[in-house]
Amino acid sequence: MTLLNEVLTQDNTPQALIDVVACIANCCCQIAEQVGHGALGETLGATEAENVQGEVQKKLDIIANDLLVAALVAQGSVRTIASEEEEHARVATHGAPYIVAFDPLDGSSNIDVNGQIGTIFTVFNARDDVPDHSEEQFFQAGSKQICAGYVLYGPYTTLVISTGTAVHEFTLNKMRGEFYASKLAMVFHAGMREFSANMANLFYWPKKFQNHILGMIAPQSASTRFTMRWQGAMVGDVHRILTRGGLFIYPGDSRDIKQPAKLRLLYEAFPMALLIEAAGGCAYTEQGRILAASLNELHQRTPVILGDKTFVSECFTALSAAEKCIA
Ligand code: P6P
Repeated sequence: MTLLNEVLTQDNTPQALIDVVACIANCCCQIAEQVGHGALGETLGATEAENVQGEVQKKLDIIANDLLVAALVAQGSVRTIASEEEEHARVATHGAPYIVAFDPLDGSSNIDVNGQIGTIFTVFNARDDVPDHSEEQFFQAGSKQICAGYVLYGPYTTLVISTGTAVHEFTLNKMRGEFYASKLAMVFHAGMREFSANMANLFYWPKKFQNHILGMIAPQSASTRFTMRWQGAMVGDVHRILTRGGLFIYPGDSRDIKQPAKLRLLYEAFPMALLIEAAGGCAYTEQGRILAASLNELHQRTPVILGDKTFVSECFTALSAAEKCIA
């Protein structure tokens, strides 16, 4: 069984980046341990606090965030950190080569119901043209990511990662606290008629897009009808799509015109787009390719349509033809 760092070395990943990934992976081992305690630990339930997203913070959100922040500040090769749970970026090590953004616990509303949750992370080269403490460190195109990955805390814990070429899956041996290769060079399975969407938002989507989605599930010949899965945690849905194909959509909607999109560009859409594209799928906003988008606000939100190239392009066409519910 091949270890995470051995595979990354075989991928010619710089040692300093392997060390950052190892730091994140070690934190996720600890988070997996905490998650596994359930009601027997001190980790379930919510705090009184709200994060910058206006979401009630779960205890485990804070535990996971604090673990990652402390470890990355101490790690030595990370200049600046950004977290979904923190309003501003923070300096870790002045002048260090990398910057790291993460969603420490994606899908945390699933915690108290033993649902899927995960950690999502992305790594860029640091910028020398803006101050180390500035959130402008992260104002880069998605295509500038040098590493992206997630850890899914499911019945077993998996880490999926790419340093820009292949996508590999690793499974955690909790006894040893080590991730071992379980799928190397994952390849996207085209043609899987299974989609993920929160269908409760259907009537808030542009009419033409509503009709497109309804056409995917209308009673018609069984060979073309889609089935649906919605985990309520992007990591769970994207992992299933990376593993067996399908389509993930979280389009803009008219529920809150001031905040028409929900998912965050920096630490949800960018890393998932890199992984999906590296495996052979594609990933779009409603305006174009996610990796071609650039960040201009730390917690910027974006519509997301990703997965099977054929199904994504059909959605993109329906949305592009649709009256935009967002400018
Ligand atoms: P909804 C979790 O809060 C998240 O950011 C993603 O992980 C997930 O796919 C989505 O939001 C769930 O959204 O509207 O179903 O609660």
